[in-house]
Amino acid sequence: MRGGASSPAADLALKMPPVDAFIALGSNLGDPLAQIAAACDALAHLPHTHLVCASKRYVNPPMGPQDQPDYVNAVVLLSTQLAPLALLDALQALEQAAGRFATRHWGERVLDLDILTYGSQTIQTERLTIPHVGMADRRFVLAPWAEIAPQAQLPDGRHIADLLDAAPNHPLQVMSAVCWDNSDVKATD
Ligand code: ROI
Repeated sequence: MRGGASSPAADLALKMPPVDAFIALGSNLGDPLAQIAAACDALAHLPHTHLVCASKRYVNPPMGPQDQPDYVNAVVLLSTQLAPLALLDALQALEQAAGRFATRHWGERVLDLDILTYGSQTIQTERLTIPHVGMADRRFVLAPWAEIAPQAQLPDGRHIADLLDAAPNHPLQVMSAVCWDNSDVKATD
């Protein structure tokens, strides 16, 4: 699973300064740990993008229908020159490549990649809402996010660590640290 060639939209991004974008990853079908690892690798190889750091993996029960497998969740920080919609296109291509298919509402999934924040921008379009809706209720997003960026803030100034303190309880089992080897990741800018 790789990010693929640059699109014209991605090439335009070269003129933009890099932006910090936090991405949430989730999986509960197939081999979730392997899929999260492959997704991190693919994110690290997106054009005009660096993977700055990745959280540990958090195994946790589903939010939504309970008759589905536990999820593995993680959060990564990207530094990217892709514009928000180009980044969304790239994430959706990775989801499709991983075999994402529609199940029921709030049902199981092979790979889910969501843009949590994109710099300090607020974006509300048909395709994209940033900051991600519903994150404040999701301890499985806030805990890995606070792990890698305790100082991170939403565009409205709220701190992720404070959102985590206020989030509903949700059991999380933290897997041991992942050794991230980015030695083969080539700079694309
Ligand atoms: N539940 C958990 N635990 N983790 C997820 O990533 C997740 N993603 C979803 C829904 C179905 C809401 N439940 C989830 O989209």
